[in-house]
Amino acid sequence: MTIWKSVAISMVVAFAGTSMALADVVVSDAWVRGTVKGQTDTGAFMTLKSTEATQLVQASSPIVKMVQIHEMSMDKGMMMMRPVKALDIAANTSVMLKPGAYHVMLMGLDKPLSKGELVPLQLTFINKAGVKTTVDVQAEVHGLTDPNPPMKMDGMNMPK
Ligand SMILES: [Cu+2]
Repeated sequence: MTIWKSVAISMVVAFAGTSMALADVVVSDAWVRGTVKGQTDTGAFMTLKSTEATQLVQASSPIVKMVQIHEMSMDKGMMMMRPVKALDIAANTSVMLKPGAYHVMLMGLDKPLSKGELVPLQLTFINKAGVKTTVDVQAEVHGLTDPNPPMKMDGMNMPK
């Protein structure tokens, strides 16, 4: 009886290891656009990839009051952005969050973000089975004059 019991336990452990591997979400190239004095909002950008279909449902950071997942689209010739509840990520397909497209919106900064600073971000994903995965990343702040500059925030039509 003792032997069977230990076999059963090791099978449970192996199964838990397998399900964690299935929900493997990789966040790469995370960066945040630097800000100037008085600017309270900025965008965080990154590449998301998952071994199974999942959704980015939440993001948070201790340095801001609120974080939202935003999408951008053209409306009457203006770039508009609006919050989305979830961002779909297909299995083994990279989804790029980039200026002018999906981004993580950091809202309510206390102080400007300078080039080279690291911004802690926590991203929450939920797969189709309802299993939650959280990924912590340190996103590096890029300067305003870096090559491939992100879109200017003041060009966006943000509801105040
Ligand atoms: Cu936004």
